[in-house]
Amino acid sequence: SETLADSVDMARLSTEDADFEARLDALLAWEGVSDAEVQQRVADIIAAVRRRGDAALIEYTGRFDRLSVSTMDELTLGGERLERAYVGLPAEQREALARAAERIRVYHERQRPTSWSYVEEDGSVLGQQVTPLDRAGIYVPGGKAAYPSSVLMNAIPAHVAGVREIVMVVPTPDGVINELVLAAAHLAGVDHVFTIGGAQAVAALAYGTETVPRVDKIVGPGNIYVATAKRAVFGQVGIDMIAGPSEILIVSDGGTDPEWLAMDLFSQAEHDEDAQALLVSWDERHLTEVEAAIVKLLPTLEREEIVRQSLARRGALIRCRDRNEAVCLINRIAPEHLELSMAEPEALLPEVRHAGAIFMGRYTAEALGDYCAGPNHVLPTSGTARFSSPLGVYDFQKRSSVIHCSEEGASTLGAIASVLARGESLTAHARSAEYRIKE
Ligand code: HSO
Ligand code: ZN
Repeated sequence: SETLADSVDMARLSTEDADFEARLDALLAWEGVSDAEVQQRVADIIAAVRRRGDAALIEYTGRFDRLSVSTMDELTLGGERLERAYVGLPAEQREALARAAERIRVYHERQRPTSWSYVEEDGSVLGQQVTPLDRAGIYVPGGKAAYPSSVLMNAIPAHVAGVREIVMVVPTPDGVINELVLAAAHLAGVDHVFTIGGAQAVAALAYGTETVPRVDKIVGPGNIYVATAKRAVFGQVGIDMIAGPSEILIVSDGGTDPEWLAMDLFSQAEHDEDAQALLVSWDERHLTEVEAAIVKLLPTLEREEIVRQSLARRGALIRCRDRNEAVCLINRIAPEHLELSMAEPEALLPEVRHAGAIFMGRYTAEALGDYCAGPNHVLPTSGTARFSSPLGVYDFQKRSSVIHCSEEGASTLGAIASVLARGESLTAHARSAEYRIKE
């Protein structure tokens, strides 16, 4: 039976409410779960993979993914298999994936930082050399959360950075393989894929096994076991940020079609019951129109239940006084995605200090950025845009500093270093510098 809801369970706030600050704080509050029991189980899995390598991987994959194999060969997919997945796709999907990959590549090529150096008067040279990681590991979740677009977003920056070897892991519960994920891996330059997942896959990437090569950095989203395992192996390898649920903040001047805005809110809300969809406007009538559009369109959604829960738990329509107050809210919230749905977004842009990605104007739906505009869709969540940035080429590179002293330069610096070294009572330092001082 169909019931047409005529209301939606979603907070309506105004910055003028006495309890506004408290209610906003409550909506924004998000703490990644960290569970002592999960931590212990993950620690056991990591220890087992370190100790028994492939044998442990095979065992866990049988237990957790109901996939019983006798050798790692059966959990390994090579380049030809990835290419076959790509070639086998329906033409429409193949072309869309290829066009998205190409656009993401072009955008990320702009990010490639360059090495630099400068020469001093005495002939000494100081510089910085940028080098890629040798090996990167990309974790791709299995089942419903396996997004081919995320394979592109994680692997292409690594490829553009010049990473020598890109290893991907993806669990295939019951042996079900997602061809789109493999096709995306082919396009993005992934070298090999292991169909393993969970904490055991993270451990394999961090420490290596007979078959899985040890990587230098692990990136990509995952469930609580994966996130806990990534935290646990950090230090042994690098990791990317640990992402919270997806978020969108729309600021609307009242001139965008309310149904477009409702659907933009849904597009993030449908990711997860804990995803956050917020809309801010200084136009009260417009907020009411958006609310009506939400009520009207909700029953048409495939993922209606997830969206309803997300809007009820963490969504809000917020009325502010004016444009300046909207800017304050943006910077306070530091959203993962910010849509400036207004006539002249460029006027507001310089005032935006904290946001993962900024979508300008009425036409730039966030979904376009999720798939194919070019910028990365792996973005800082839960207010971490205050101090971190989208995943990019720079995340797969590191910098070495380079110093080349001329004879004269060594003499000048030797005098300074010797004084400072003696001040620290490190006399071998001082003498090493002094040897090179010219009489
Ligand atoms: N919006 C997500 C990325 C994504 N959307 C993948 C669709 N597929 C990141 O917050
Ligand atoms: Zn999305």
